[in-house]
Amino acid sequence: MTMKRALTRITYEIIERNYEINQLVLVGIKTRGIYIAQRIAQRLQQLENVEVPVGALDITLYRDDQKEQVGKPELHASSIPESLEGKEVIVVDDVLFTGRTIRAALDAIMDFGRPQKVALAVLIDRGHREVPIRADFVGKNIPTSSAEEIIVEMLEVDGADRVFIHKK
Ligand code: 3GP
Ligand code: 5GP
Ligand code: MG
Repeated sequence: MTMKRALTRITYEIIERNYEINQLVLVGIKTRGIYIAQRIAQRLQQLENVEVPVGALDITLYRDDQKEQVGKPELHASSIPESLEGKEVIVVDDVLFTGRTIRAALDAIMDFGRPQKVALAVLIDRGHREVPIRADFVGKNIPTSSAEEIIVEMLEVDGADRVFIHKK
């Protein structure tokens, strides 16, 4: 898989899904989900000439398997609208695993108003779901064992784009 090609394909799939493009908001899940969301937004700009806002969500304090719930996550990005009321939201993450992060992300998103709809885009689906969550847009399915993890490196933070399987 080349990451570039996967993200371009996801972008075309989003376009084909007939979103109300002016209502579209991408919400990236820290850290690499945010970069992926920004790259999809760049492609939407190039292909459709629209500026889609990208928000950021830090979900680490929100997962239901965390021992101590310290607080609520914040949507922090200057480009996110004040409210997600009526918006068509696409949540973006690098790896989908148990689905708990996304379940928590949905909780957080609903705190920002009632979106018209919410979809999920992930670069990698590695399987092992523990809650009934699935992605609407998937870069690549990479079945893993629980002794493996997917390493996702991105130009913005790692100096290069790379995806590989690491045996723990
Ligand atoms: P990210 O910032 O790219 O999302 O969860 C913190 C970081 O650790 C994440 O980086 C994630 O990609 C990485 N990570 C690697 N393996 C795992 C895993 O099995 N579970 C979780 N929660 N994070 C993992
Ligand atoms: P979930 O909540 O679905 O179990 O896990 C999803 C979150 O954990 C994602 O935000 C992702 O960053 C991280 N994650 C889980 N497994 C992996 C993995 O194998 N590789 C990477 N890079 N991240 C993972
Ligand atoms: Mg992630």
